[in-house]
Amino acid sequence: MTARSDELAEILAGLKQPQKMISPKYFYDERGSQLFDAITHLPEYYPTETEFRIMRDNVDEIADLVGPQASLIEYGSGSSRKTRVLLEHLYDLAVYVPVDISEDHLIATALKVRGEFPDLEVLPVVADFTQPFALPDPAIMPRRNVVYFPGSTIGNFTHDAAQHLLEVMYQEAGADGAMLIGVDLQKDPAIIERAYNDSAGITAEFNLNMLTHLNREFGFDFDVGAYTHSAIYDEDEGRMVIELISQRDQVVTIDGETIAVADGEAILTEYSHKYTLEGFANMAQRAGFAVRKVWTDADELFSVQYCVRG
Ligand code: AVJ
Repeated sequence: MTARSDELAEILAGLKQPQKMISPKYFYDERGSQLFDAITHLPEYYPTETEFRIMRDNVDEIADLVGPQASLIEYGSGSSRKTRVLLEHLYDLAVYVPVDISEDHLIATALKVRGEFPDLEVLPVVADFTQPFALPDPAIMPRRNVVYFPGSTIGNFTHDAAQHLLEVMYQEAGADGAMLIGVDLQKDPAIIERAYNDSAGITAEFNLNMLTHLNREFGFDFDVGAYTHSAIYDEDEGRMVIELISQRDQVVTIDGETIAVADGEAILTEYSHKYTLEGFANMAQRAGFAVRKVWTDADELFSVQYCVRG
């Protein structure tokens, strides 16, 4: 786990880049997690509902591909509706392994899942899943490891980082392993931009809350009211670029250090990459995976992909 001082150093390093940036992981304090949950219910935010429907409509086929007595290893402490669909339908699941950096989230997930599935072994792992980690020893020997990475969280990673993460997943899955992943797709930019510029302003609040979080947790003095939300689709790069734009020349100070932020200057808080089916298949292949099956909704907004060793 990253120590607080390492995190502060990382944030400071990002703010000292010519393109100022703060990692999207700092969205998720308690308020940020609530706001993200509200985002997933917005009419404009198509990914969550679309992915859920794809899972619900195809779970029998997913269960057939996964086979009996698998180990389901979820990247990011899940317990979402999507996860529940899998836990209900996979045959004779050997063990459910949620993996997350946040011990609090994991404890909540484990409690919830154990309550709903009393016969299922739940073995949470506190780890940074972008690096290799040791899998727990379940009571039942799994026949296959299935790494589950829902929500198009892969979209937060640059192509190099996403490539590396898929390689780590390939190693974690091991012999006969597989990956089930939710991947948001390239489409009409207007649809994508609307999803990150909702009329209720929840995404703006979510973005700005990152500064409130840093002020409280690390002692920054960001003037939250002096920044605005910006979310623009870069069609050439195939990604949403989500930023906080400074509304005047200002400074932010921390531990006696001063960082100048110019009027109109952007702090990058998140990329959300969108893939073509070909683009994702190529990246998966470079990591050793072959895409076995792709499910999409009728409008091809979103995809769920089952990948095996290539
Ligand atoms: C959680 C990374 C999948 O990229 O759509 C939603 C986060 N940010 N609205 C996304 C997010 C703003 C989300 N992911």
